[in-house]
Amino acid sequence: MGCLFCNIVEGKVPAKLAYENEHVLAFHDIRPMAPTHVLVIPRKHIVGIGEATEEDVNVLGQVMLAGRHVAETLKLEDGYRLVVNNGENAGQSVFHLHLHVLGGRPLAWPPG
Ligand code: IU
Repeated sequence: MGCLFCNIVEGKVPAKLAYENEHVLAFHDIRPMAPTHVLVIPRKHIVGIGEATEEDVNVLGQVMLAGRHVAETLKLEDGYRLVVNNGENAGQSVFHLHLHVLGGRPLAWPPG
């Protein structure tokens, strides 16, 4: 068992990759909420943004830039949203930090 997203990082669970580098992995969400819905995760296990520390500043920046890179590569030129859910009230269901990259349709504001 263990952490699902760590298992994806380690190649033990398959995922449809969109991008990877030494710090992060990006893959298509299995239950897309928009025509494009990709998750960017740090290779390092961080439970959520609420648990990140100063030590994680670089990797957090890498996650954000990878989100932009994915959006550009997947041609979300009409706009996209980068979302981090933290904790149960926000809808976090996987406790390995992840950035949602959502696009391909108009996105309502405020979110649910
Ligand atoms: P959340 O912010 O923790 O709710 O996002 C978790 C996402 O992980 C959610 O959009 C799920 O559809 C997605 N996901 C996945 O892509 N693959 C999986 O095996 C599981 C969840 I479990």
